[in-house]
Amino acid sequence: MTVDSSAASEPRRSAAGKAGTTGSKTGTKRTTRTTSRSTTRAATGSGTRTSTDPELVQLLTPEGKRVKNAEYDAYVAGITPEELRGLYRDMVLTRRFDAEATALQRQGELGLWASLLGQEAAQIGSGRATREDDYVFPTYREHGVAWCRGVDPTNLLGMFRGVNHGGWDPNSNNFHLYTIVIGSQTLHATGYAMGVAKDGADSAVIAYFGDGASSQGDVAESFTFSAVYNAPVVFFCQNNQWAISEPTEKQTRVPLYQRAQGFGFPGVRVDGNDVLACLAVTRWALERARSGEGPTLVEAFTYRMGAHTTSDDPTRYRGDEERLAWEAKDPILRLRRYLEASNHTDDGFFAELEAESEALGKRVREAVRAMPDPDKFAIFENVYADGHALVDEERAQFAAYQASFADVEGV
Ligand SMILES: Cc1ncc(C[n+]2csc(CCOP(=O)(O)OP(=O)(O)O)c2C)c(N)n1
Ligand SMILES: [Mg+2]
Repeated sequence: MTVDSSAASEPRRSAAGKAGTTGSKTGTKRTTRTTSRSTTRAATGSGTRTSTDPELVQLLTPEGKRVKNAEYDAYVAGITPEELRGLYRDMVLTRRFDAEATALQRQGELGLWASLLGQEAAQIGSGRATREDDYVFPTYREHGVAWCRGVDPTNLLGMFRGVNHGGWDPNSNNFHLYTIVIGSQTLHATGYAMGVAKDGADSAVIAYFGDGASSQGDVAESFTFSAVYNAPVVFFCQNNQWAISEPTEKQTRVPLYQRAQGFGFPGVRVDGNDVLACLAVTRWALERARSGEGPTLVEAFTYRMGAHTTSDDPTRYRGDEERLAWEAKDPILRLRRYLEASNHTDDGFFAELEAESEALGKRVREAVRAMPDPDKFAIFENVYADGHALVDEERAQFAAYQASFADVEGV
């Protein structure tokens, strides 16, 4: 089992673990594997609320203690100290990158930033579970997953600076463009996964979305289609407790992972601040997809520690106590505690990582400030693969409009 922890700027190696290399997709084959985690327990009686406690899969406690889990230990069995340090490094560098981006927005260098603070474990654990040939459909907050996929972080910043018209070539890293239209990427992912099945490939697709997005019709439609067509897709919902100012209670009367049962596929709730548990559960879900068992819903129970975006002020709708309670469950701190207690690290490791973080911050700042404005006509590129008459017409109109300023341009 390997955990690829190479820097995002380096070429990405396969992060496939043993969970990712077994099985061959048959596209239409449906197996009947039933586990307790897939028994999402329907609401009983006439009430709309279930009476069962959510099952939270956790392998590392907030204090950094490794706890056994009969079902998921196998998916991280044999993980090496080096791989654990790699996960830690990923989370630290992602957090550092995110902090730099927030600062750059405050300095007027970016138009907006959506911080992932607090969600590092959910993103790094799930991102490192993906295989190179898997395809990822993110929202606008998956900077940690982008890191795992090898997308250059400066591309993310170019998008939020408004100079690269969308960010990156999705096919270079099998990491789709950020999607702002809430929930719509789950449909894209489902359609893509249905295509993967038709191709007879054994890769899987993973769609990220939030607790708020779970209320969107698009998400319900993608659940229906993926279930009926047995599509090889993992729905990875980061329940960060808030959809801007709306708490999760306003989205659902049942724990979100239980929604899956009504659509006919398993749902599981994982501790989203536990990188090991997120890695294990996502490997399991991706393996299901690859081996023809269809979709899975993973609800990563986590917390958005920062503002929704740099345009938001969370003090208007939530108190400090909540944040403090979640800070005690910090994803980076708990892995650090585990690494230290297991003697998997020394002071040199942390010092080197700090230096690497500094260097990343510097690289990102310099890259952003040096980004040139885009070519005025670049917005017309890549709209259609083979061009389109209407786009040609619009380009010509825009060119004429630009030309109307010609006499003042030299002034
Ligand atoms: C279709 C649609 N409706 C509304 C919005 C405005 N909007 C942007 S982010 C957001 C909240 C999303 O919350 P959640 O899905 O929990 O994701 P999070 O931001 O917490 O990661 C909303 C309503 C939008 N972008 N698209
Ligand atoms: Mg949310």
